[in-house]
Amino acid sequence: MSDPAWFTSAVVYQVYPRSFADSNGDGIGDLGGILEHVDHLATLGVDVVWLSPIYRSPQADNGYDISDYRDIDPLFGSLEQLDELIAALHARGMKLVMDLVVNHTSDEHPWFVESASGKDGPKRDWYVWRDPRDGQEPNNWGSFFSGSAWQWDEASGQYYLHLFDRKQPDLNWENEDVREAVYEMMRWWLDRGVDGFRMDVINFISKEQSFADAPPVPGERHVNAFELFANGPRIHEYLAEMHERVFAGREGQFLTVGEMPGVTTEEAIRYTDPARGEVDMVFQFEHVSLDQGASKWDWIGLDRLALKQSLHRWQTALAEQGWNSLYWDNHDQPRAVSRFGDDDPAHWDQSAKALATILHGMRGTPYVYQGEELGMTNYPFRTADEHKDVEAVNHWKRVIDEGLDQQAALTGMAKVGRDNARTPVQWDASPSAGFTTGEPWLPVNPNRSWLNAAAQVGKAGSVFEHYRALIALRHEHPVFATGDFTGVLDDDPDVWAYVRVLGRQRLLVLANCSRRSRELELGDGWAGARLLLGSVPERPAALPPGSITLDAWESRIYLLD
Ligand code: TEU
Ligand code: CA
Repeated sequence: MSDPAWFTSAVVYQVYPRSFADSNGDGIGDLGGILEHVDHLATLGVDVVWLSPIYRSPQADNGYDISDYRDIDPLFGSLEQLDELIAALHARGMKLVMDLVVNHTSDEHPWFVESASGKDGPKRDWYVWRDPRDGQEPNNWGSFFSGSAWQWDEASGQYYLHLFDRKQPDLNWENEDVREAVYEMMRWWLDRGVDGFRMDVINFISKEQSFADAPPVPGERHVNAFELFANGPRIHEYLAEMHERVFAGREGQFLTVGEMPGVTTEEAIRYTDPARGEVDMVFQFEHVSLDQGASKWDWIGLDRLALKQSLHRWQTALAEQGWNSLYWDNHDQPRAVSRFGDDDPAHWDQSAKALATILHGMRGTPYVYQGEELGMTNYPFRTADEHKDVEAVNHWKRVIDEGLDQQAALTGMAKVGRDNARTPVQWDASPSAGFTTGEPWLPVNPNRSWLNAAAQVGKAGSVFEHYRALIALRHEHPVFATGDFTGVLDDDPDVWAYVRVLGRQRLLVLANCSRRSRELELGDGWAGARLLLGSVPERPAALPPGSITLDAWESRIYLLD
């Protein structure tokens, strides 16, 4: 067998620049702030930093609406500072991966401005323009951010497609010039020294060209037309072409990860099969959709057994071919401890460690979202105007306009709103958490008084030190990276357990995901196994024969070799 790829033993850290650290007191995080905290990342021990968008942008969707792919927004700093960041990370043995947002641009990107300037212009076809149908939108597709996915353009008498905000028009990937312009931009960044890309909704770039109606949903004017734009007819062709035009023949170790809502295990295997040359790994959405009902805002509570079974199914399905990305949260999701763990102060610490243990013990590449390594929690949202995110703001507008249930909407927004993940990183206990000397753009979570980096970094037994230990284990023992995965106690709703095997090495990962202590019968095969990491201090260094008891939310990893 050939050597495993470098990224199988790597851990990625996501920085959402707006909320990471502010260096100039305007209340918005920036490159200067990241530069000040590079050693935090080095101490944690991560291998790769993924930077959410810092390109020039009107900030309609916090940078996921780009108006210039080759410049830094002054809000975040300058190209020189980005070069500095690349150098600072490389000097510490870390890589930098940029966010690649090419399903759409900003409506203020010169490409779109030109495209919108008239029906006969050379760039008209760079975006998706369609005539009205019966004086209305061309079809019933809805935008992810509420309302129709089509925006009327009075001047030319056509609509343009935007799967997200109306300020995020979709590029037309059928047009070869669009594709080449994107590849050229990617090469430009690689030449500058970046080490790869996290590709925003990349499985949406090939649309079903009929632009037919999606099956109607009773009571909804606009529906999510997933089947018609996700994993579309030419998607594999485009990704293979991108790989060929951008990465082929280039020296070095790069990372490509495709963000792919709605991707199935079968598709994920295809996307990540090295022989096909598309992407290294994908972000799938199954486990972050389990607590959603009819819509994202319809919070139905978490079925932890379903969560475990979902992640185990992905482990097993990609065992022979393909590679998993492992994540609990990111800038679009609520905080992991609040959603999948237990953020009650009595269980916060152990449950944050349990989630970390479960994820970092699995086969795949783990991602840590800024603040997750501190166990940051959801923000205690009460009112609608506390939410700044375009997705939540538009949703609330719709609730008001259509007279929907306001209390249910507020609950949904508090539970799954994206601003939960976007409150400032809590560096210390001070009122602005050490994030800014000014007024932070989103309020700091009040629990910064006890939940912060200063209280954890270098402090034995902290959540941060637990993450740091897990990352070190992945670097030290190959079984973490490539060992075979077998779930145990698959029908137990509380205890999360699995085994990893590589040659003579056998790992046992255990986590009690409940508030009750649990006795476990492990069988004699494990007696004598060495405790690599435990969430509760002073447990015996070797596993005794017979049974053990796990406290509420306690987690442990044992190794036999
Ligand atoms: O997200 C894509 C996506 O489908 C969702 O996770 C999403 O943003 C939303 O929460 C659906 O309810 C990516 C980016 O990660 C996100 O920040 C952007 O807003 C979006 O694409 C558009 O670029
Ligand atoms: Ca700033």
